[in-house]
Amino acid sequence: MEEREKLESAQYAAQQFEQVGRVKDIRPYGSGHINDTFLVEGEGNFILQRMNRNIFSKPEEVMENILGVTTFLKKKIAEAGGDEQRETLTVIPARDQKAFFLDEQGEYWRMYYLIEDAKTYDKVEKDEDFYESALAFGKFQQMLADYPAETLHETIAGFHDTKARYEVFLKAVEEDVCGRAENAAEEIEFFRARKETACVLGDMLAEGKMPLRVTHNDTKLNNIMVDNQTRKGICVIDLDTVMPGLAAYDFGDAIRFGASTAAEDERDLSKVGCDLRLFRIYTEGFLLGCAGNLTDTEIAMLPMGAKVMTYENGIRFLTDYLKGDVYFKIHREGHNLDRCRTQMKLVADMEEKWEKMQEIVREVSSGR
Ligand code: ADP
Ligand code: GN1
Ligand code: MG
Repeated sequence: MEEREKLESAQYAAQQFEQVGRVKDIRPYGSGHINDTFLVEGEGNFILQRMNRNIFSKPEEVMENILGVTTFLKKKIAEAGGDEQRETLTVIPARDQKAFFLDEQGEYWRMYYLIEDAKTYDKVEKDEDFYESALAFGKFQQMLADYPAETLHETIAGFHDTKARYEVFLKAVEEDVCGRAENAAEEIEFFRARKETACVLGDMLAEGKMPLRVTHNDTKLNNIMVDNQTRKGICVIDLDTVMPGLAAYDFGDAIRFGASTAAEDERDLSKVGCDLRLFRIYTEGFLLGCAGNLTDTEIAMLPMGAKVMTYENGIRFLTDYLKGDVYFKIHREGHNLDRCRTQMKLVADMEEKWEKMQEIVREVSSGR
């Protein structure tokens, strides 16, 4: 759909939420890879999102999860004397009181309050911000420790089942629907040669060595709002994938993105590496946020979480490149291949720094 058309349908959708009042301005917003996000100025400021229907086959279930989780969090935030409208998302009901508006084209739209005086970062600008984001993501997991996990829908099947994702990747190579495999031979070989990385966490989970928790599963730095004044990680957003998962997923995905020395789509690979200083900072914040509730095995597997999540994103970007860019939004030709290459560089760098990463986690967790 053309951008102009999309904006028109967003404008129409925005008017289906009574609380928004008269729409004075509406424009595309943010840099997420999945949903179409708009900033709406009405009687106050709002975030409108067209949910990605390709990815979320049951948007109603996604919204049920989000309503459940945010209602649960609001209660806890209020009990702790916090601001429940700023410290978690608020779903604004549509005119029919549903948690979304379904338009005639079958698109699902949802509305949240804009979290004011705060912003998301695509890159770590200040160490303290990264620390605060770690603290907030750790706390998020702890606040949801007693959430009834069995009530959560699996919004994306096997989201962090890296082994299954590896199989999907192999199939995409075999089918090669766009004839791109030849152009990605080195990349394909890189992930094939590291197949064992795809299996580690899943195997441990199956063997009952680590507990399933309610996790966020998409802990990119730009999924946390940082308060402009206090610089605290004020609100965890992008709750589409809150599901049972491992602590290592949340830790790992945040490292892959935030502790990288370059952007996820950097083309100059000499700039890409895992910054151990940032790795330590995040470990400190995350462990403190988890307030001593992780088991020894969970702590020991945090570096593995970083490597596996990076590997997993690498094969996801590569699979999407091979399939013709059908999942992640791209903004240039070869964008997914560029993203895949940064993940490869990061995995290789983590392999080199492996001992050091483990040592840092040991030091931080033992309070040294
Ligand atoms: P995606 O799934 O596409 O990543 P997100 O839910 O992460 O979508 O939203 C994209 C961006 O929009 C975020 O990175 C953030 O900058 C902004 N955003 C989303 N929700 C809010 C909100 N309630 N208040 C302020 N900004 C928001
Ligand atoms: C997507 O939605 P966003 O942009 O925060 C993706 C993550 C990937 C990430 C890679 C639902 O995150 O899993 O790690 O891109 N989200 C979904 O940047 O697939
Ligand atoms: Mg996001």
